[in-house]
Amino acid sequence: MIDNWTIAAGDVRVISGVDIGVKLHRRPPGSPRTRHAPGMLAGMSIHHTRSFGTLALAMFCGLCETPHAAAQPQAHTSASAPAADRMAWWREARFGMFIHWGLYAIPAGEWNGKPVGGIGEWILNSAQITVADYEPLAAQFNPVDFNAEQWAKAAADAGMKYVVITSKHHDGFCLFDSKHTTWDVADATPFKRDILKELAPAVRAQGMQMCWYHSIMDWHHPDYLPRRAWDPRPELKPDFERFNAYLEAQVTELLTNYGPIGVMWFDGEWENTWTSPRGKRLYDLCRSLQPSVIVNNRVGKGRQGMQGMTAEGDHPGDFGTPEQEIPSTGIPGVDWESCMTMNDTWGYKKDDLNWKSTTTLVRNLIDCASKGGNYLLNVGPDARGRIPDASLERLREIGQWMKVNGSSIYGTQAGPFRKLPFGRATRKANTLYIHVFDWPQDGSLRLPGLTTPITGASLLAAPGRSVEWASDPDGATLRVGQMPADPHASVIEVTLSAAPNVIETGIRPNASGAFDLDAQDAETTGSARYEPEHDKRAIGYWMNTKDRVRWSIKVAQPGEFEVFVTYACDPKIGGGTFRVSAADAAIEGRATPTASWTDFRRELVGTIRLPAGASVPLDVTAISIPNGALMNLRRVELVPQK
Ligand code: FHN
Repeated sequence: MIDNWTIAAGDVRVISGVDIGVKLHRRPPGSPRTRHAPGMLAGMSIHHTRSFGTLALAMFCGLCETPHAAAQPQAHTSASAPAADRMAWWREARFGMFIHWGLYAIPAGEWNGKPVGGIGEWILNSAQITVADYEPLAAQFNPVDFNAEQWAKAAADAGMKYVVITSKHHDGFCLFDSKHTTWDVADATPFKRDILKELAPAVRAQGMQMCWYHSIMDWHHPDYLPRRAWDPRPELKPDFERFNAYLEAQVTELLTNYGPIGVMWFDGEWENTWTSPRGKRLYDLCRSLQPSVIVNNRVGKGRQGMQGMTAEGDHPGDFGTPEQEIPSTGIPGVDWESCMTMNDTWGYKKDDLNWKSTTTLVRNLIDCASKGGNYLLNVGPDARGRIPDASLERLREIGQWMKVNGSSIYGTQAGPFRKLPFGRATRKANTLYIHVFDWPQDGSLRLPGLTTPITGASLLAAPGRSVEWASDPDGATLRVGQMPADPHASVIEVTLSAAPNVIETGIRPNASGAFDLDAQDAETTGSARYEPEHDKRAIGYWMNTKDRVRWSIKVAQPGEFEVFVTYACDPKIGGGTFRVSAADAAIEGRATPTASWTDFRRELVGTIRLPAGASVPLDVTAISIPNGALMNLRRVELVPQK
């Protein structure tokens, strides 16, 4: 049994010297199946296998998306660091719009009259819908309110500098007129218009870069593997090589027919049919088609889960892609972008009203920039092509903040301070932008360890409102008094006599002389890292005895301190022994099971003698990790013995 594909006579053509492609037309869903269209030829695809220089001739007689081998890409280049000039606009931009839009906006989180959990664009998977039952959505897709200029203006007015839209998500449906399938907006819907063809010029007219999200995983394509368990589609004879050629052919369309593209944002790379060699080839293809295009790290297999950074090794991709989270610290020399939703879903769900506040969204943007990263903020338009009002409202309010404070975001690098309890800092050459989330009751803001002389300070929103400052051996203090604070974040521009230099002054004790060392203030090495999720807020992934967790503390009064740890420990894979050391003193402790990785307990480890010192490293290291992971460490307290 073959799938509903036909080959019309005359669809066979030579793609390149070594490739013969066959144009296959998808029989519109619901029309009669034909076994062989008149004049149909056996599809013949010759793949030039680069590594051996041999021609493997694969004859197939089947119906599938057009088996095109894309243009032969240049030699694999991702080992070369992304050229600074190629990334320059992206590093300057710091802020972009993500758009998840497709057929899934029609059900909008409901199927057969019942609400479906999970993110909206995953409804085929979440409701275990078969392709045959999903395809009729295409005939309903008629977004009569879609207006590319309005979308582009909303993004630009919010202060965004690039737009990334789903050219194809995991359901395989294309928002562009592809010559390689009829499962696209032009052939399968009453709307027919090429969404990307309309959006690209509108985005560029607003001075922004047009970028494509493209899913590697494709639940619809007859050649994609693995199948969804509830929809094995045994009548098809899948061929992943053919799918890979289809994928490359569409990427070629996206980078050939729509003008200069800023970023290829791949996704859906995690299934085992997608391999590192394919990813490297796809990266090279993109760069060979548009040498200046930037490609994210989900093109290959290097992305490490939702934290999104690229693993050690030769993995393609120009930037890391944390998702729904922001790294706890900046990573010098590493480009990354956190993508996040405004509510809880990427694709539209009519019942998802869990909107983040504008303050949260502005502070997320600041947090990313303060760590040297970008913020890609998502909107999910509805089936009529409307961006939800709640999203538009937040975009407007963000734009108002950016109009006044955008210079503290655009073109900045990570701030020099490891942590500022009242907010964040970004840097641009010899200027610091101090973002104040919580206006200080005592009217002063501490810039710990700053040794570079300050030459000026004023409120960015009111340049005439100068700010006094005082410097000392341990840093500087801004005397801001009581000023009209911006509800989202107030920014103080601080000019310096040279590039900022910040010494490690160590975490100071609190008024009672105790040290309260929070996991997010620690420096970690190895696999151990801070997990920001609300129910964790702890250092996890502690799987290696070489991993080290360090706080630098400023010990004014030497003496004996009781050491308490607050940790969680999964009863099955957690547990072990650890060492707390400072200067030449050390004590050992044992992590014993709690109910789960998020069930925290505070325990006394013992007492330790601390010498006086401006910056004493306090280290926690694992001695034994017998079951896989040591513990999730949320806090270490040092309480002076009376
Ligand atoms: O599965 C997708 C999901 O639908 C969404 O597109 C996000 C956004 O980056 N990426 C994947 C989940 O990691």
